[in-house]
Amino acid sequence: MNMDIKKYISKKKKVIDKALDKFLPSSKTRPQALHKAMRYAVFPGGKRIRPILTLASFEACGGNSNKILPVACGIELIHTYTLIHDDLPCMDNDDYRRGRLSCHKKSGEDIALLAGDALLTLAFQLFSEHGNREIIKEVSRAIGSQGTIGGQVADIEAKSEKRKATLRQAQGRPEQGRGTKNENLNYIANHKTGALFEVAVKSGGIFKGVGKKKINSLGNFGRLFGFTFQLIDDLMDGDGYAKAYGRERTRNMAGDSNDKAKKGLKVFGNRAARLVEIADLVLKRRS
Ligand code: GRG
Repeated sequence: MNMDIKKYISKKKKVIDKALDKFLPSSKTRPQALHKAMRYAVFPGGKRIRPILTLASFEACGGNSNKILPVACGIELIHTYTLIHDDLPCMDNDDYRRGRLSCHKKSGEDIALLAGDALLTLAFQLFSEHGNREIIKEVSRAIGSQGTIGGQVADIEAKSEKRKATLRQAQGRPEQGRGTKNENLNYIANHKTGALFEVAVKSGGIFKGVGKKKINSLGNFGRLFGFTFQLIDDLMDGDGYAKAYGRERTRNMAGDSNDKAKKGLKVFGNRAARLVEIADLVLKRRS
């Protein structure tokens, strides 16, 4: 239990990658193009922070088996689907992801779109085969029209408002319309980013079968963790909150949000040490 947090994360990442490899159809399975694209998006992957949080949350609740792995992998598959779709030309139109071609640049838009759909579907297959009804309910709520997808739509709308405002300014016409107000920034962060973090953490507790009070504490931690994560991400990219509030205030907000998140874990005692350490690591993140 005294293992360094970075070692803990790298160990969990390996375990998650092995499980993901097992759950994803091989690239030789028909239709090969689709399975290749799914695997291209999942491997080598990114930080795997969401499934690691699911594992750490399960441990905070007293869990200590690999039975939680399919649930954790399902969460990562959902994250991957959002990234594939977010990169598509009709969304952010990004040619690169994680330093290499984005999925649609590699496989074509049609296959990339379907690879995202298939990853999302596989996630729910894993939840139904290895998780439980409550996990399916919580995840579907978190990532639906009033969750991640809702946040993505608010983001799209905010960007379009911003474009219109810039055009109006260039034409010397007075400012009108909504623009990206701070409350809208919070809506976007809590839905687009926070909702999946919240359910990733909650799922560990739901799988272990702990009571409602503990599930709520985990959910609060996950939501605040997601907010801190977004603030730090914006500081690294110089946009979002960093642009709206300035770097110093954004950094302070991240510190406050992290303190609040950790306070809510007191009920788990020492078992929540990993969650606390991961939260502190995210706060310190510079790349
Ligand atoms: C429903 C299509 C759709 C999109 C949902 C999640 C999302 C919205 C879009 C992804 C783009 C983005 C910048 C979202 C903000 C959250 C965020 C910082 C995601 C990146 O997560 P990391 O840093 O990624 O955990 P890695 O590469 O480590 O997996």
